[in-house]
Amino acid sequence: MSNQKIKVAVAGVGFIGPVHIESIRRAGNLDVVALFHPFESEAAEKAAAMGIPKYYVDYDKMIKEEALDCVHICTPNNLHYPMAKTALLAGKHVICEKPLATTVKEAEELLALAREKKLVHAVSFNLRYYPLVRQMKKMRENGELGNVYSIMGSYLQDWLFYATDYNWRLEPDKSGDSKAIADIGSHLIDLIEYISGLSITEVMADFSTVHPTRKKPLKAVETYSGKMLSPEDYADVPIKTEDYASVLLRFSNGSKGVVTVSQVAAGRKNRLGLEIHGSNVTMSWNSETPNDLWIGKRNEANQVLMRDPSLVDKDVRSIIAYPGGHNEGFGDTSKQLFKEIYAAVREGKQPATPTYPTFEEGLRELRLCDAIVESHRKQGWVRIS
Ligand code: SOE
Repeated sequence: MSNQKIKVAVAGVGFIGPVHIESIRRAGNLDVVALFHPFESEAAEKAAAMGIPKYYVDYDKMIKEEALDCVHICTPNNLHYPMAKTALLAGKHVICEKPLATTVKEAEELLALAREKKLVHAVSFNLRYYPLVRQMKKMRENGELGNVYSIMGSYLQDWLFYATDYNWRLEPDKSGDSKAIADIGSHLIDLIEYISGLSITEVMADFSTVHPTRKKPLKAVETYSGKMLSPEDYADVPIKTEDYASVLLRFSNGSKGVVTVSQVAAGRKNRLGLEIHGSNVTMSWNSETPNDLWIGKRNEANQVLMRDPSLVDKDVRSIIAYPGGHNEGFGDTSKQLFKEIYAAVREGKQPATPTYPTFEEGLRELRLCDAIVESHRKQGWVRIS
């Protein structure tokens, strides 16, 4: 493909769709030509607000009518599989939000189809694109970390803190069998394997549903809406999925780890924290202060590495746009991810060794998520197949 603008559509414009649209526009020579949203008046409103020339309330029609190169899938989880499949069958490259699907079988089918069609396939594990996350990976690869002794991670949020907080993620028919693990645990577990280079071999999980009954608004409410509703606006509904989960991990090198995820941790807005203890140093980082990396030492003063192109590993520089002191954050992660994916889209095919997360990693996360859910159900260790 020459230097002409790549034509993109975004399906789903709730919380994360607009993040994609903004990041696509910041990533380069790309044109968002259409969006899909199931409700006419909101679709029109959102298209006008974001300056997108066309909107569709029928996804299949959009795929048929528009001369698209690539589709971003940002809808509720249960729609990822049918929408990705339709796009691949129509010869479009696909960037899908996590989780890739709601079952392992669906994810396997999508991976096989994308390979058969020789199309670019990616899953939006955007948190890999915080520069200091990549720096941690580099420090493990170049030996600065040493052997991994143990890993401790958490992903905490509070947007589902009250029993009156509600979202489609609480409904298994839209979200799948898991809520907190599928929604945010997937990012954390992906980062752990990505940074450490280790595979999780066994898991042991314990979940709790802090609000076994929630008040479901009679009208749709978007992720992070923070809207205060009154009693006549809800119906009581039973909740089957987890608000909180802790999981013990065993890794391929014999080391151990533990992760906790919660969406009911007051004051934690969106905090992924990760600490990796190595035989040389400890590395500790969290997404609420993403431009600092704490490096812990036994016999010297601890250090804080600031995200600055001159201070990080040379391979990390490509995902830093501004010098230290000019903070970069959440939106920048997707921009950097899309730059790498669209370099492949411009070539028209998936590279032999993609630098970005693909449907393969999407499938891996579903396998891990399944094992975690099974472990909680049987209250015992589960080996990853
Ligand atoms: C909601 O918990 C959510 O939007 C997740 O779905 C995203 O993956 C995470 O990046 C932010 O929070």
